[in-house]
Amino acid sequence: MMVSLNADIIGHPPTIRQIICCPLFAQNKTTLRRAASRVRCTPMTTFEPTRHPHRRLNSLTGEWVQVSPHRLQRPWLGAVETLPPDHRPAHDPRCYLCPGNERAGGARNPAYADTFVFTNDFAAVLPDVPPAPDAPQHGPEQLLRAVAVPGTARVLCFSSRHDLTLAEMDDVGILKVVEMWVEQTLDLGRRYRWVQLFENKGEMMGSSNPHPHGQVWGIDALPNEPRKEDERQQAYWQREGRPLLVDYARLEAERGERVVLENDDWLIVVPFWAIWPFETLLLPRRHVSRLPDLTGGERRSLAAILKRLLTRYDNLFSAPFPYSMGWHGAPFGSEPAAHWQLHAHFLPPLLRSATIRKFMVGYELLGEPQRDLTAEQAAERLRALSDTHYQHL
Ligand code: H2U
Ligand code: ZN
Repeated sequence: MMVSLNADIIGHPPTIRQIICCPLFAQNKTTLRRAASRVRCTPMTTFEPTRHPHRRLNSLTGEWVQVSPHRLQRPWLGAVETLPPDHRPAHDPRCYLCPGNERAGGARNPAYADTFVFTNDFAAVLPDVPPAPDAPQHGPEQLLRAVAVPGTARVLCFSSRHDLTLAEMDDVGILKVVEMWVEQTLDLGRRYRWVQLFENKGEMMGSSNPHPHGQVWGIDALPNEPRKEDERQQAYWQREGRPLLVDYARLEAERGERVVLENDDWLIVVPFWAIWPFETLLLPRRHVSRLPDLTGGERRSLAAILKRLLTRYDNLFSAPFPYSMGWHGAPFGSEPAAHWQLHAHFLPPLLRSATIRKFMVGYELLGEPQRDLTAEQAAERLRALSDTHYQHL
């Protein structure tokens, strides 16, 4: 009874909640039922994004997200667990990414000191693929279209230390990772239309090994996410004459309510249209199309702000924070790039604790993504955290 009444009245004046909490009324269920039905009939007159269900447009992709802030007050009976401490050695003889060790494919890693790159021994894309026959334009056979896509995939070791994560590395170490991202973008951009740098961190995100590492794929196609972003940025550029994400960063910096961190060159926000509870978007303040266009100063300030963001992520639930992150910059080749603004997405699955994740199921898979916590509330939580890692407090 309490639960369903609660679900109906949230988003309405506290007086009704007070009625429910009052022991006198708890004894008088008829009065309670009458009060709740009065509330149900009260029209929601003024729209308030912190109280009323709504949809937000992701201006970068053209897709919508359902926001249901009133659900935050629903009862939660699930467990809230913490993780046992994770003590890893600085070098693990069984790790296929540690310096000097043998990999699954039989190759041996060099005794590298900082970063190390190798072609994935089990790459999902390959450079030499024969062209697939064209599907006809008409008739049912057009429904079975496939194209061959040449590409390559590499594994990027962020550090020789098995026991660190990007969050625990210092600014100098993170800067070396930034330089590695830049070099990989330059190298693969010479051969492939799209360069996708990413990191899957934590078992929850399917990472196969705790050794700090990411990946880069170069492929001769524009994948779905960057294709949507390309179209939206192009349309905005044509309409407004300015890059969409440069305008967006300025607007967010002015508003402040979704800003998590900022420095002279960078801004980190929980985007207005975020899907994951603590999703963030990292944006340069200046118009920059790709990672290699960053100045030396911008690379250093990037390393510094990354350190702060990842520290706060770990501090949120006092545990290593899982996520998928990745960079989007202008595609390579002959296409125009001026409408593109470089940016990085951080997509973490956690919702309530180190073990409670948000699931993308039911409505999310079949309708559209949905969230309860608003982007503004998430930003506020991340803003309130310390820049000192919880393990050093
Ligand atoms: P994750 O980022 O999902 O953990 O992937 C690591 C990659 O490392 C994975 O794609 C590759 C796997 O194919 N790998 C090697 O290339 N060599 C190995 O010896 C083991 C894993
Ligand atoms: Zn290792």
